[in-house]
Amino acid sequence: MLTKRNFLLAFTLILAGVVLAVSQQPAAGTNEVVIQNFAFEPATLTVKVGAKVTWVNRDDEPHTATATDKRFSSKALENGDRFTTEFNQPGIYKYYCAMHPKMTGQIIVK
Ligand SMILES: [Cu+2]
Repeated sequence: MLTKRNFLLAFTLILAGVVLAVSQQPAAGTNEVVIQNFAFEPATLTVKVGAKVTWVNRDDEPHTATATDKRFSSKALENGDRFTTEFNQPGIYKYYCAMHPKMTGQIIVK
């Protein structure tokens, strides 16, 4: 039988779980592009000057994040691999996947 005390205990545990889940979200200012289903998500990401952007591959196929002007390029990212680069100049940085050039995205740095 669910006593008032047990109910309070259960409620507290659920609350603790929610707090834990929220605290494990990426911190504000984390700029992440997920590569999934042969697409960059979000395809357009706007960040501040000096921000770091991390790509993470969630596909089973390898992908890259390669700047159209070649100013940055990841290696072939396997599932779970990450690539981080920093953007210190304002501008629009278009990029694509070197293995699947129809996959495109852009980072807007303001
Ligand atoms: Cu690709």
